[in-house]
Amino acid sequence: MPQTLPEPLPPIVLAFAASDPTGGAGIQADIMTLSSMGCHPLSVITAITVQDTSGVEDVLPIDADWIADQARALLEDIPVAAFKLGMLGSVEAIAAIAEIISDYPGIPLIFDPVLASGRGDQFANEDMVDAMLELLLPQTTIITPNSLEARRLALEDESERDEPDLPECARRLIIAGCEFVLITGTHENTEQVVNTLYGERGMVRSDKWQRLAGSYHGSGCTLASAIAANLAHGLDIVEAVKDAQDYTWQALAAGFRPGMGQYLPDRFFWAREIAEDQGD
Ligand code: PXL
Repeated sequence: MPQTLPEPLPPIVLAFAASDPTGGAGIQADIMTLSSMGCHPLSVITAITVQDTSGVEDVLPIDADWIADQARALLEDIPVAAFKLGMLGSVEAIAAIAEIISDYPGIPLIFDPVLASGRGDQFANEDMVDAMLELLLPQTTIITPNSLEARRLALEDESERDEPDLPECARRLIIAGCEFVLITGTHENTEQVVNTLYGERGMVRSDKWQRLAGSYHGSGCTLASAIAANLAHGLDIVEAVKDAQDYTWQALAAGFRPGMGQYLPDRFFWAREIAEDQGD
């Protein structure tokens, strides 16, 4: 028999996220982004949604024991280079996931705190927000809230009169235990989209991006997964964040509108460019 050499493994990323049947956001977005960026995605489904490109109709959280069993089976078999968290579905799921990842303290954790869809569908109640802050933030390498999520996570109590500004939100999230905070600015009333990375000593870098005209579904999942892919490839956090934004902007710029609602990113824009160059 001819001898075959063992194949080197691609970096493997374990994503915990909910199914979005449109393929715009959720675990489908994670799988496409991680694959497009040369990683192998492992996927643990945390919830099932009913939605189209115009909105979410229903969410079915998966039982926390089922989430834990999916993850434990994978982790006992396959070496993982990064964890990525998206929509988690319930307090029980957050607690189960927090316990599992606490067994792997050396593996980077990229946490996209999905509190609502870009269109405003609510995905997390106050108990879930509290569980995220208490159980997940202390284990997080980088959290990637949009500005609305950052304000909601950082609000100390409902009675706080003035909303904290974004640098203050980042400071509070770092005090809660994560290493880096990337706040995205799509929802802010600015001409360009400003995304800012904060660390323990304040702002690390800020990037401005041309605001695209359409309304997009799944940009946050794409960005967080792209950061996870880059960290799994061994990039440092600053390079990972910079390159992931560039990748996400290109995926959005190449986006398409398959239905009557939002545009979806094309996470394989480069494959389409190659096919066009070859005259396919
Ligand atoms: O974009 C955040 C998000 C994450 N996960 C799922 C979603 C959405 C937004 O709609 O449906 C499953």
